[in-house]
Formats: sequence, C-alpha cells, structure tokens
Amino acid sequence: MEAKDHIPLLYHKPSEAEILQRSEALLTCMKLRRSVRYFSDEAVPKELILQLLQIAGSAPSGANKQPWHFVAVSNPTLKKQIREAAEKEEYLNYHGRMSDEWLDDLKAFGTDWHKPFLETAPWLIIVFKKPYDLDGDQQVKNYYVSESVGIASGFLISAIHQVGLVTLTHTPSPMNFLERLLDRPKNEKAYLLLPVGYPAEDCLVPNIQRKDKEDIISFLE
Ligand code: IYR
Repeated sequence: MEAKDHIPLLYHKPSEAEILQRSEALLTCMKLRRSVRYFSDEAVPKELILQLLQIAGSAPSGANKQPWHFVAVSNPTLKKQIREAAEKEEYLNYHGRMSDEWLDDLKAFGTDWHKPFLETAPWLIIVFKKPYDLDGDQQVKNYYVSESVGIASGFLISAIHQVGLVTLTHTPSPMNFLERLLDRPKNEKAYLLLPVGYPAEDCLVPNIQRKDKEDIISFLE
C-alpha cells in the first residue's frame, strides 16, 4: 500500500497465544475497576499524573483535531473552591432539579450533595472539550468532539485503574463553574471531573453488578 505523507506502522505481531493471554489478563484487571467515592489523602506524584494525561491524549479523534484539554489540580485552595461550587450545584440537583425517578435510580449508590472527595483526593483532573480551536480571533471547527473526548476519557479511566489508582467519573452539573474557576479560554467546555488517588483504607463501594455478557454482546457469524 502506498500513500502520500504516510509512514510505516510501528507494529510487532504477537502470537495468538500471547494475544489471548494478554486479553485474559486485561479482562481480569478491568473487571475489578470500580468507581470510588472514598479517597485517601496520600500524595500521588505529578509525574504519574502527567503520564496518565499523555495516555489520554493518545486517543483517536475526529480529523486528529485532539479537541481536548486536561487540567490537573492539586492546590488545596482551588480544590476547596471546586468542592464548594460543585456542592452548591449538587444541592440544587438533589433538592428539585433531579426527577423522583432519577433520585430513585441513585439510591443504590448512597450519593447526596456532599462531595468531600473533591478535597480529599490528591488530584482533580478536569477534562475540557473544545468544540472549536482558536486561531487568533478565528474559530476553527472540530469534529466528533463529544465522541473524541469521551474516548480520551475512557483511555484515562482505564489507565488510572491499570496503574493501581482509583477514580470517579464525576459530572457535577452544570459544570460551567469549572471554566470560570480554572480560568479556561472561551472555546473550552468542562466535560468530566475525575478525582484521582488511592482509595481510603475502609473504602466501600455499592453492591451492584455488571450486566451479563449475553445481554450486552451479539455475534452474527
Ligand atoms: N451528579 C450527582 C448525581 C449523580 C448522577 C448520576 I447519572 C450518577 O451515576 C451518580 C450521581 C452526584 O454526583 O451526586
């Protein structure tokens, strides 16, 4: 195959046995991933967060526009401000903005408007999506922005788990207070907030199950 401005793929083909072994190991690992709401305050090195964010940034994106920006916050004052602003929104969510059906669906998780993990976790990663890039005053459109940023976030959540840390996929909505508090440019919209760290020693998680594989997968052979 020949194409202009293309380079050879860097690829080493593993044996099928090796692929199977890796796949089984990865499935076992990923089945243990849980969303965590109780964090230890133990520090996590900045270098590690930098690597995790580079893994997120390796995700595919529409026309390779890479329409994302990641902000990692460890500053205690800023974390406190984020917690206060998030709890203000969540209070309103839990006291009228969420439907009775939604509140009922959340009972298994035992969540409420209090979000202490926003101060306890050593890092808060805020994922921003960029509907367009700025070239001076010029707006340059990006493509499949939510899909791209969703995939990058999936890479990040998976990487956090695989290295042995924990996180929560948190969306304190509306999230625009993050754009203001973190002083982001006008083309960045807050997409996800991920507290990252170690679990608290006595960490509990909801007693919930994943769907059976038969319910989520079909083969047509
Ligand atoms: N954002 C709220 C409510 C919430 C919504 C969903 I969908 C969840 O899966 C969990 C919680 C909160 O964080 O409490």
